[in-house]
Amino acid sequence: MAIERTFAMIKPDAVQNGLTGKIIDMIEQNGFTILRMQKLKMATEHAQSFYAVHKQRPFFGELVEFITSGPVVVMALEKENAVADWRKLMGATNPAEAENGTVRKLYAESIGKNAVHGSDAQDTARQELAFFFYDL
Ligand code: FUP
Repeated sequence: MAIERTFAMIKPDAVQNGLTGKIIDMIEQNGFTILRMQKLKMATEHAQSFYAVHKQRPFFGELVEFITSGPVVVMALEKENAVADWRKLMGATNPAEAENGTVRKLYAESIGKNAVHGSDAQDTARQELAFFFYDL
């Protein structure tokens, strides 16, 4: 399998709940190399642009409000099959449907406040990485 990069974010709920270290530990224990990492607070326009694909969805306003409500931690991850493997480790969007041992099963509060984000494909990974890391 090819070495890939993916984009990961620890969302405001998890940062606020003091889970940053635990989630980073899960990422490293599962074989990902953290290439870049930064803690920042997204501006509203930045969040609207990041989530532009969801613009027409009924939860768009709430999503932007939530993601800008506090600091997030953004990361560039690398390993074989990184995109799919990070999605697997995150668990289902709705924590009620997430498998045991996944980040969302352990730490997500709800379908909106769901602790982490991960790119869903290699092309979105490239876009999302470039969005936050000028040299990737
Ligand atoms: P995921 O890729 O697993 O983060 O899920 P989606 O791309 O489907 O959704 C992106 C974000 O929109 C989720 F992380 C949370 C939010 N969302 C809601 O708030 N309500 C919904 O019904 C679906 C998604």
